[in-house]
Order: sequence, then C-alpha cells, then structure tokens
Amino acid sequence: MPHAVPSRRRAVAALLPLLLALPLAACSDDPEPGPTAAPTQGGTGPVLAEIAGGSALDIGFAVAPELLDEPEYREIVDTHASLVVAENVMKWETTERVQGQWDFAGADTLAQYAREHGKKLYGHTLVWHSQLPDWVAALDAPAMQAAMEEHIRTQVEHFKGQVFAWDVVNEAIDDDGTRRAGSPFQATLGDGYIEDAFRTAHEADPDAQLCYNDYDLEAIGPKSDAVYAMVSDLVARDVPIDCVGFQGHLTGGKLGDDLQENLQRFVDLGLTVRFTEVDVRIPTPPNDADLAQQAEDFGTVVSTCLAVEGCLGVTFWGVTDRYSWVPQWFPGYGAALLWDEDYATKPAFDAVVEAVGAGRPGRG
Ligand code: 9MR
Repeated sequence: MPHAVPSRRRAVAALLPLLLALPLAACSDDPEPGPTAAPTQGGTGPVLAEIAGGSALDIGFAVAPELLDEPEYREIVDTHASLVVAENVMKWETTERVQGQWDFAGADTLAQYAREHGKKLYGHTLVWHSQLPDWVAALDAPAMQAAMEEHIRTQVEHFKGQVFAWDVVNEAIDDDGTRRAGSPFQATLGDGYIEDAFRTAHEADPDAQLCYNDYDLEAIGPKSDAVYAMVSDLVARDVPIDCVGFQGHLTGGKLGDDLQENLQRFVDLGLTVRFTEVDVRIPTPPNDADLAQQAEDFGTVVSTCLAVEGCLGVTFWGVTDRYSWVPQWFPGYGAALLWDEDYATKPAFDAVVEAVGAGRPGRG
C-alpha cells in the first residue's frame, strides 16, 4: 500500500529556511529524531524522509516515471522520499528534441506524482552538453543564444510553482578545471552563456532556487577550485545563483577528509549546497568488505551534509541496483545504491538511517 505522506512533512518542507535557523527543540514536539523513534514502513523499519524532517534535510531520489508502476520501486519512493528529481525526462533531448516542439509528458507525470504525494520537485537540467539534440550544436552564436534562452524560459515557466530549484547549468567545468571545451555552449557562446542562463531562468521564475551542478567536486582540487572561482565571480556580480549541487558519483573508499571544508567554503559565499546525485560504485558482484566500505561512504556523505548548516539535502541517483546507470558506464562496477537488484536494503541503507537519525550536530 502506498504510504500516505503526513502533512507535517509538507509543512516542514515549506519552512526549511526558517527551521535551519532554529534549534531543533524549538520547532517540534516530536520525539528525538532517530531510527528507533521513526515511523515504520510496513511496521518494520525506519522511514528516511521522516527521520530527516527534524533536521530540515531533503531526502531525494532520481526517478524514472515509468518505473513508478513497479510496486516495489513505487513503495520505496512513496515511503522514503521527500524530494524527487527526473533522472532523464526533464533533459533537453526529451523536452525539446525538435526545436520549438515540446514534450513534457514524462516530466508532467513526475510533477503530478510529486504534487499528489507531497514531494518536493527538483528540476534537472536546463543547460548541459550531454543528452542534447544535435540541432543545438549546429546553430550559429546568435541562434544558439536565442534557442538556449527560449529553452530555459519555456521549461521553467511550464513548471513554475512546482519545481522549487533548478540545475540551471550542469557540468560546465572539465576535470582539469578548465571550461568544458567540448560543450557546444562553451564552444559557440563562450563563458558568458552561464550567466545568461542564470539570468534567463531567474526572469522566468524569480522564486525558484537556481543551482550550478557538477560531478567530482567532493575533494578540494583543480575542479572544485575552478567551480568555486566561477560561482564566486557570479555571486560578486549579482548573477542570480543560489546553490551548488555536488553530484556525489563516488567510488567506494575514495572519499577524502576535506569534504566538509569544501562544502563550507561554498556556503560561506552565501550559497546553499546539496548532494544531488549520490551513488557509490563498488566492484561487482559485491563482497562484504566492499558493501561495508560503501555503507561507510554513504554515511559520511549524509553526516557531512548534516554538519554543514547550508547543506539542504541528499538525493540518491536512483532507487535500486536493478536500474542504476553505473554498470553500463563503468564495466565491472555497480551495486551503487541503497537497495539491491531484488529490492532488499543493503548495509548502505542502514548507514544512511543511522547518519540521518543522528541529526545536525549540536541540535539534538
Ligand atoms: O542516470 C542517467 C542515465 O540514465 C543517462 O543514460 C545518462 C546520460 O548521460 O545520464 C545519467 O544521469 C547523469 C545526470 O543527468 C548528470 N550527471 C551524471 C549522471 C550519470 O551519468
């Protein structure tokens, strides 16, 4: 049976910014958050969205709308998510495969699901070099700028009042910290396309939070330094940017010890941060040691986010190992999510429950 979403969760979501400024005890009469105090799924286990609510931490899942018809998948999203994001159906190749012809069918299905189930809806993504139809790269500069602005305007206006935050620009920086030369937007429009994209999105929906989103930002190094420099410049010039998404596509056992410091420096710019696409790939078939390492890494991501006041959520890039993108892209690796291929919880799920249950340091 789908799990009804308590109205308290919706209220908590609406009050997120306020709640962050208050001590936990002041905003709830509920028992201490923690695995044992949480409502249960089918009477047997903790519910992530519930135990995260007291910490004003969004628990998100990337969702493929057609999989919501699969009962086990559906039950997990119904039960554990306070936020959903489209894994693919809001990308340019889906929504505007042919210039000026719009297809929001899949995205509208997800938006309706979010509305009817009291989940926040996160928008992914407006401007990205990948999953981009070929016609865009073929345009000259004035036509590409007009097409990009029109794409942003149409999509943001379509979901106005539903999508509370957008990944406006995705993966604009290469691994070495240079601008991604292989992006048609970079190649044809130059650096300025990024601020143009943010300004256009802001005009289309002044209430939406606007984020820059990228992978391999976890450690302080050439790539995260370049993103830090870029967003610092945007902030300094009053470009409407609100947040940075740390995708968090991790390999087990590789997290360094500077994650919190790194998140904090972005928050110190006046931005919020969140983990937007977390998975932890391990060799397949997984052994117990790798599963334990993976659990530790998931726990670290969640507890580090909770340790940073401006870190507002953790989104997992999928529900079950059955459908993860990882094995196709990293042969020999996979098993990267919280539920295995048969929808059994993994040690990583228990680690996330424990980290979420511990709450924000100093607020218990
Ligand atoms: O999970 C997505 C997968 O189904 C797609 O085939 C792939 C195509 O690039 O995109 C995956 O999601 C990506 C996300 O949109 C942006 N960050 C990296 C993600 C994993 O590739």
